[in-house]
Amino acid sequence: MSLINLFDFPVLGDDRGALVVLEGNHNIPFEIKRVYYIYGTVQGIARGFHAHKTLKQVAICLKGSCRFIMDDGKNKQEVTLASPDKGLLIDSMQWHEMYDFSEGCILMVLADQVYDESDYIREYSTFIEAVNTHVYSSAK
Ligand code: T46
Repeated sequence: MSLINLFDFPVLGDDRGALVVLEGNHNIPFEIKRVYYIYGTVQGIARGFHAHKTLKQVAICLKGSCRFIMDDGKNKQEVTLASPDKGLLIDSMQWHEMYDFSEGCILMVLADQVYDESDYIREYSTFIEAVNTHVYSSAK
């Protein structure tokens, strides 16, 4: 099973430039409750290092590039996001790490729930235990 689920968003382009439309329950597979973005990342830093118990998200690199490690507790896969017309599904119970942010990278994330720190699993050993005991539904 691939841990890398990428969406290709249609680009509505003309001689003025490009336009990408993101619609909840359409080309984004959930109702969008929250949007946040990461920018100004410091060279060499990595972020993430957690999984979400129930949250589903789609990450889109609007500018520059960054890499993701996706991990379901059994397998790990890596992917580069480098295009504003591609979205990466970050499903619930997928441990994820982001690194190799290019200078000027802007990473936007759409989420199906408002912020809730109790939805995070920030200890890798706790994540593995939850995977093995099926406490939360695993990524589909
Ligand atoms: C994720 C990856 C892709 C809030 O107060 N509200 C929010 O909506 C978010 C997203 C974060 N925060 C606070 C929590 C921390 O004190 O902002 C601080 C930085 O968050 P964090 O260290 O979790 O950032 P990342 O880049 O490691 O992870 C973020 C998201 O938090 C996370 O859900 O999946 O991006």
